[in-house]
Amino acid sequence: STCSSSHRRPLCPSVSAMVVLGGRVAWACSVLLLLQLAGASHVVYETHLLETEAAAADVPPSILDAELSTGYHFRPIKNWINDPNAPMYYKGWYHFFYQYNPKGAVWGNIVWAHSVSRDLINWVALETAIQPSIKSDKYGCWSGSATILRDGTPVIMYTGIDRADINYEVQNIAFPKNKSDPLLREWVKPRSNPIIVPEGGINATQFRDPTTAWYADGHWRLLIGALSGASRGVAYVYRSRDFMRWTRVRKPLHSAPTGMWECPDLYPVTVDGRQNGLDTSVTSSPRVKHVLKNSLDLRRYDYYTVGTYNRKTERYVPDNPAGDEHHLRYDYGNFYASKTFYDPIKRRRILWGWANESDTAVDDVAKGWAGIQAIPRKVWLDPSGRQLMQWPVEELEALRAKKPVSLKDRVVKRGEHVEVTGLRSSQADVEVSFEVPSLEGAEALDPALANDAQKLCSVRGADVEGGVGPFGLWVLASSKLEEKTAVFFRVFKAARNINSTKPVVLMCSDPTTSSLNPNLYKPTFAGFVDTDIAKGKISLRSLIDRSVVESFGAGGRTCILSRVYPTLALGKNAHLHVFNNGKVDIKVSQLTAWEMKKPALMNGA
Ligand code: DQQ
Repeated sequence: STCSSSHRRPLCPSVSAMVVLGGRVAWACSVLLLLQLAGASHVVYETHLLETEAAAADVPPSILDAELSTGYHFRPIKNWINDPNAPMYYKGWYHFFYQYNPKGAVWGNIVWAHSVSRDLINWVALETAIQPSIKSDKYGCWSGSATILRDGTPVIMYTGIDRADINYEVQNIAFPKNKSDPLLREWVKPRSNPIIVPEGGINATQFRDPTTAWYADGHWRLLIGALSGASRGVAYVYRSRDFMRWTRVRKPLHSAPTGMWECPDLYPVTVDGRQNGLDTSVTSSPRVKHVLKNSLDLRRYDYYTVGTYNRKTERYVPDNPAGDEHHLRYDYGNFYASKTFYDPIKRRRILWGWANESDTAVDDVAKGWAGIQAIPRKVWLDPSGRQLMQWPVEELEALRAKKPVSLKDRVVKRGEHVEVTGLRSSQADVEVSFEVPSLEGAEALDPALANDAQKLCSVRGADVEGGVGPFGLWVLASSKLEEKTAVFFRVFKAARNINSTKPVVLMCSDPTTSSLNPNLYKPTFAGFVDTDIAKGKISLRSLIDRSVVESFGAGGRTCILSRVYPTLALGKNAHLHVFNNGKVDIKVSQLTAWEMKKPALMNGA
């Protein structure tokens, strides 16, 4: 009676993998793909049917346990949330908008909810900022972005759905009713809406999510994500002198054969390795590169490349010619439809991303809420220029309990695990530095898996003994370890088919034993870590928050967010361990674990 929405877990691995799948899976995936091509990727659940199912079904009591509702990750009191929208700083306040269903815990009836904060950690929910009220957004107010104009006025551009039968997408603009209100409580939509419509052969059902605009040479520019033909993801550039009349640049900024590009984002980063961010209008120079991010609707992950943006030709060229296929991701876990903004106060660029649930839609209806936002992360370009670095905003540290628990210079032998006691670790921030004395015993890397971290992790999981690693943390573990989520590293000897003699480091988040509840989506998530482990050191930070484990490997080179729903390892029954399932001993040179307080204000939740 229900249909899987593409707002949920990625059901279909990839278009190419789909072809080799047999039977019903391939059939179901083809239907989903066709739905997407037909412009119906936003499938609406029949809430009343789900409610009936939820009432009848065996929703495990643990799913309804308040101990699974996140403590310090952004969320409203109830209902469905998805994409972050229009984050900005204005007159002393951080503003955050997000896609929200005021009527239930599944996607649908989308409006822009609005919260404000002084510190990115404590949030106050305000009235809905943007909801259907004009012809060109009557059937939905979808994602968009804010731009601060040159006179300091903030404007919002967003996608409106203007037909009942199909998701016909147009772009609208909204202005604050009262610019002197730092909380920007009311937004008005000028009569001239919609201000951008799909024309010139654009697929009107795959044309959405305007970016923050940037300014140079008398013109504003912004991007709109689109699908061209059957499978080309595209970012179109629109230009305007007055922010009201927009013209499309004939050639797109960039495109790739990856399926629809949702929520594109383009922004400058400095190449000097400093962590400061740049305003979106800073243009390319020898000292400035650009990052282009796209959210791939088919995979439901956020991919980015680092490259050069040329404002004369309005084209973007990734540094790595294979970049669009290379698949660098912000996060190798559950993290989608992200958006960055420039914080002029602390001169940093901040990344917001949505983390969906991975229980069932029936569970979500029963628990009455679905979706959180990842902790906002500072992003900057690694000195190598090859990738971004990410780190939770420093404000988060204010939630750390005064007295952390720590371990120092503790050797963890082959097959050993060490429990970290003295804190309630279901809501915690854990930082560990590992020392790997020798790489001699590292296992060989199967060349067939050398480019597929996720597959590698699924066959060489946390419980499969290795040479150097797997070592890392067991978080949200039950007392007898029937439940545990493993976040770990595993080191391989360089594969013969890759042009490097550097050992290969894999980071994994393995939730396969995270819960005794059988009806959960529990994918192993993994990414490679571009670090020089030959120096013998690697670090891990995990933000544990009841049903989320958000981890940062090697100082933020590789990040993985997993949603987990333990049935036993809840609240005070959750345990934390360091484990080593490798043959080689490793050393925890330092571990610090803080219990995390709940922010005083979390939208009333
Ligand atoms: N979600 C929005 C769209 C966007 C998608 C609708 C990404 O604007 O493309 O809720 O999750």
